[in-house]
Amino acid sequence: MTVDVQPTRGTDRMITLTREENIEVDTIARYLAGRPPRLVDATAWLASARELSSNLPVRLRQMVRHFAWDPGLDAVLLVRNLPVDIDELPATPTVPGSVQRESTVPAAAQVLLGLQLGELIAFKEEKSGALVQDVVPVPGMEKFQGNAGSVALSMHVENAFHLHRPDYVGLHCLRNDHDNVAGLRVTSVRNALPLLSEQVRRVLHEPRFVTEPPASFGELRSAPEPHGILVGSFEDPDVRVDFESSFPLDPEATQALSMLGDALRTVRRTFILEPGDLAFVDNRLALHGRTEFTPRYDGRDRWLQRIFVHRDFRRSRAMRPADGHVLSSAN
Ligand SMILES: O=C(O)CCC(=O)C(=O)O
Ligand SMILES: [Fe+2]
Repeated sequence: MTVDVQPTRGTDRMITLTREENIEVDTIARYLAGRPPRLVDATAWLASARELSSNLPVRLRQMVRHFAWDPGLDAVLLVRNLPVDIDELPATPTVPGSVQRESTVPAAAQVLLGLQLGELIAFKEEKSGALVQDVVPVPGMEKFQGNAGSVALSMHVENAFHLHRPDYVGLHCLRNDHDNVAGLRVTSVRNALPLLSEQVRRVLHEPRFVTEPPASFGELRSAPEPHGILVGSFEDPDVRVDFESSFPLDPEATQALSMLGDALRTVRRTFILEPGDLAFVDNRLALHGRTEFTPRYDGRDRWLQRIFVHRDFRRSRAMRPADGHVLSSAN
């Protein structure tokens, strides 16, 4: 087992709601949850959510706007003390592919925040294209390298293989694990970059790597396109890697990728999320993963809700039939 540094509670983009702000968000989320047709994937419900999101507390909107402009060195926004009423919470789901179709208060709160960052998206091939997805441990899938597992989940950019991968991944904690040890790990390329030589960085910018899609996205029609692991600006690049599914194409690229892995591990942070904590990971600059934990499958297991956000909705239009929110590669 990897020994981790002490869990951290801080990031350079963080806000803890006051009691008053918590009540304000609760009031808006409750009102939104009751709007017809009470389904988070419905166009009419999302339209209400978009409108209501501008009524969120000013200090919260300012922080979200600040993070959107500059995600900081850590590239994660932590919003704490969102309204999650433990007494209202049903049992943690235990089935694979579980999603939140109904407009619960925690789903509403999360959607309200996501809509301040951009537009919600999902992939048709993943979690049946639902916009709010459950991240829960599933019996029999303990060793699975995905969010249904409970072994350590390796560090990844979400949907790294995909041209229109999310710009942000929002992970909202409704319940942590019984032992309170499951940690969301985040590591940013901005923090890792100073640990790498110019030569290694140059190699990482070159198209000497491929990233394979998960089996759920169907058979590839052709070999994946080689790409750089570091993308764009040499002084402040984006990162595109999944340590389970990205592969180097030559020995020098292999060495460079391994050095990046070491650097990212050195600067990695672990957040033990509490109910009411919502982390938005900037998926352009940061990787995320999870420490291991022991599920009990008694209805009180760890439960996160996940959303994906695009800042520029228009960019993926060709993959979104009828201007909907679900990307489909068949289109
Ligand atoms: O369980 C976690 O904390 C993260 C899981 C994950 O990588 C995801 O849901 O995208
Ligand atoms: Fe993930």
